[in-house]
Parts: sequence; structure tokens; C-alpha cells
Amino acid sequence: RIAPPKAVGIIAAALSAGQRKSGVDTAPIVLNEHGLSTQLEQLGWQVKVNDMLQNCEPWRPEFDPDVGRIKEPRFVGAVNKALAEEVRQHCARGELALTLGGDHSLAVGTISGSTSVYGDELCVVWVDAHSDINSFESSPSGNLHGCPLAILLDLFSDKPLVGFEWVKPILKKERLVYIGLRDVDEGEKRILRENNIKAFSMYDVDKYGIGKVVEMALDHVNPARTLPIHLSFDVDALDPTVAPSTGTPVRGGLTFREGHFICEEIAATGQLVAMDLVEVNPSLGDKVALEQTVKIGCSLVRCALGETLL
Ligand code: 6HN
Ligand code: MN
Ligand code: MN
Ligand code: MN
Repeated sequence: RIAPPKAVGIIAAALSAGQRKSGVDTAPIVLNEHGLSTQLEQLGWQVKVNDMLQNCEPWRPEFDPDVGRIKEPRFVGAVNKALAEEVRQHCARGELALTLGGDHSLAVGTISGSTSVYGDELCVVWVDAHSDINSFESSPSGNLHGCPLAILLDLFSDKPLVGFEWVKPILKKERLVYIGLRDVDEGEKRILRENNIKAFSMYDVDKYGIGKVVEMALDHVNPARTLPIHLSFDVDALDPTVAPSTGTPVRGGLTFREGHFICEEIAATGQLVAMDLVEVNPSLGDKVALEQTVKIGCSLVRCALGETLL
């Protein structure tokens, strides 16, 4: 496969239509204002900022009625299709594709892009309080940020969702693993069970400790540590006391160190080819909350890109 990237493409993805709270679309700008790209340059990365999707409005259709309960499927689908192409181009050049969200529905695009280059060997480590695998039938909210994995694994419905007809089911369910779960809908529990998808919840983090959990997670998707890794990091995986500015916070999450440890272990494999940092919402919480959340977002990315490797 392509040698581990030394250049990183930072894709600003201002997508918020996968959920209902405004502000999550401003996170890429706020993260960059905090100095993320400069920080990565200081770590020795060649940084290319990609602002193609900094404004998603050009992809908004005039008419986008709900399909069943699902909200804004054509808009979210069109943005993701464009995002997949941007991620594909970065990966094809051997660059690490770092996507700053935006809401987690953008993972349909980012993982479509990374799998289009790396194929079905690509492993996804999904760090989240939620499992984001709701189907057309199971989604309680109709918000597409709760559905990206069902769309990617072709579990969504009998026919493709309007707007997502272009998605190719390349990701294998054996190559997906979760860390941090604690708020999984009933329908999602059934989908996870029926498809034998590996998940490490906060119960497992308490029981085994984060070191053992990350080892077991990587053993499952990437036993020889030779396969390319896509890390999809939802900031709500962290406890709301450490990352408060996010749209769907759930108590009992990862500590500051546990979150960073996951990123450090993945950096240590040398196999990271793509990362998403999603669901930072600068409009939620006070100034202190925002500062804290943006800071931890930047430091998670730096750790995943090797900051703390000796
Ligand atoms: N996220 N399971 C809930 C839903 O609406 O489907 C919450 C999803 C949250 C999604 O945080 O990326
Ligand atoms: Mn998520
Ligand atoms: Mn989440
Ligand atoms: Mn289908």
C-alpha cells in the first residue's frame, strides 16, 4: 500500500444538516483559528487546507422534503458525495485526509473517499457515545448523523436513500470497531447484534481499562497492524465535563487521557490514513466550555498525528 502520509489535507466540512442544532458548521473555522494547521506544521507535517466544503450552501437543493422520518436527505447526500471526492483526492496523493466537521453524517463521505482508495482493507475505529448505525426504520429522530454507518454498510433499507444512491458498500462490517458507546438506541442494538459488529462500550473501558480496550479493538479490525486505519472521532465520546460544546452530550464518557490514549495508540501503529473530528459545536455552552472543547479537539488531532510519540 501507499507509504504512511507525511502530508495532511485538512478538509473543512461545514455540514450541519445531519442534525438540528445550528453552529456545528462553524467548528472547522474555529478549530483553525485556534491554530490547528500551524500546530500540525510544527509537528513536521506538510499542511494543505481544503476549503471546498467550508460553505455547503451551493449543494442545497431547492426542494428537499423528508423521506419517511429522514430529514434533508438530498442535501446531506450531495454534500457527502462532494466530500467523498475531496477525501479520495487527498488519499490518492498519499496524504492523510483530516476532515473537520460538521456533524457525523459527513462520515458517509469521508469513509467513501478513503475506501475508494484503500479498498476493503480499510479499518474504521469509531469513537463515539453513540453507534450512529440507525436504519431507515430504526432512526428515532430522522437525523442523518445517527445513520452514517448503516448507509456505509448497506444496512439502511432495501433501496438506497434518496441522495445517497452513489454510495458503494466497500467498508466491511468486520473492519469496523467502536470505542466509548453509552447511548445506543434499541433498534441499533439489534443491528449491532444481528451483524456481529464489535463494540467496546464505557462498560468495557471501566472493566478492562482503556489500554486493553484499544488493544482488543485493534486486534479485532487490524490484528497484524498492517492495514490502513480511518479514525472517526466524535467529540461526544468524551465526557461532557471535558468536551461540553457538543450537540448530543451523554454523561459517563471518556476522560481527557482516555480520549488522547486512543489517538496515541493509533498514531503508534503508523497506519492512520484518514481522521474525522466531528460534532464540535461552538454555539453551545459558554466561552469557557467552547475554549475547552476546541482545545481538546486540536490536541486529539495532534496526538493522532504523532505529537506524543517519542
Ligand atoms: N452523533 N441515536 C440518536 C439518533 O438520533 O439517531 C443520536 C445520534 C447522535 C449522532 O452524535 O453523531
Ligand atoms: Mn457520532
Ligand atoms: Mn455521538
Ligand atoms: Mn440497501
